[in-house]
Amino acid sequence: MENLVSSAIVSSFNAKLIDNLQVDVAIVGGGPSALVAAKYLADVGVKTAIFERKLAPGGGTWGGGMLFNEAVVQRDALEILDDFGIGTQEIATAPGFYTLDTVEMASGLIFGALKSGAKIFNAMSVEDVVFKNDEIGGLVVNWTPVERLGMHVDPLVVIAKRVLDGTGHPSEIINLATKKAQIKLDTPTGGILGEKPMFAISGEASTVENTREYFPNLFACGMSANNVMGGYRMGPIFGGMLLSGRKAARLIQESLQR
Ligand code: 48F
Repeated sequence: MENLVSSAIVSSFNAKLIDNLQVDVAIVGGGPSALVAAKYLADVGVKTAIFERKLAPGGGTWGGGMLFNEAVVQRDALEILDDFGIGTQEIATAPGFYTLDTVEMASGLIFGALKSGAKIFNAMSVEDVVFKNDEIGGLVVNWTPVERLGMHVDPLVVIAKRVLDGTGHPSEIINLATKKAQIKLDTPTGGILGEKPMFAISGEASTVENTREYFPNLFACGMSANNVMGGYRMGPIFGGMLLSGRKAARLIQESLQR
């Protein structure tokens, strides 16, 4: 029995990893915007894999606002939550705004992305991009414990037609691509403008506006997009994140069809 369990896990994981060493879309980070993008891409048959540094995907959703595990969304985002089967409750004093349980949101987004056919590799950190012929062509990944312990272990490579930076506030992938590959981004300065302070309404709108391709094959969603284009932060209101993920999926799908 012991041998059966161990060998089944190893061979099943190996098959999953080998199958995802070459994908249509590699997404870095498993926060809310990335999970929504993954679901909608997988729904239309785009081969999609998420690489998430932490053991539990979900990014900043779990903790709600200051560990009160509730968040707020606006009406525009309800149809996305419906697609995932996540429930909400309208705020009596603020029509058009809804609260939701963030544990249900995080687990629902993860489950929905997986059930649509996206794959999630947790405890894997993306430490570099593949950069060939002046184009982004994939990711360089390693186990998070290897990264955390500073072990001198070479990574593996995932080839991807498109890369989506869903790493949240630090825009880790776009950041390292500008430094290591010295790419010029499609921004006013050619670099990362940097996130601005709290201004919820503006941040919500700009998160969606700023979701786009910043360099051939390299897209950003969620707070990463806002950081790249200098948008404001918004705190525990999540409609913009969900709408950003859906927009990222649409833009990437269109770009794959070109
Ligand atoms: O930050 P995060 O939740 O992404 P998001 O979709 O959502 C932002 C909101 O949670 C919140 C907010 C809304 O008001 O402002 O902050 O923009 O999740 C980002 C995920 O990316 C992972 C990280 O562990 C987190 O789960 N991540 C970051 N860098 C890497 C990474 C990396 N290099 N490799 C793998 N995963």
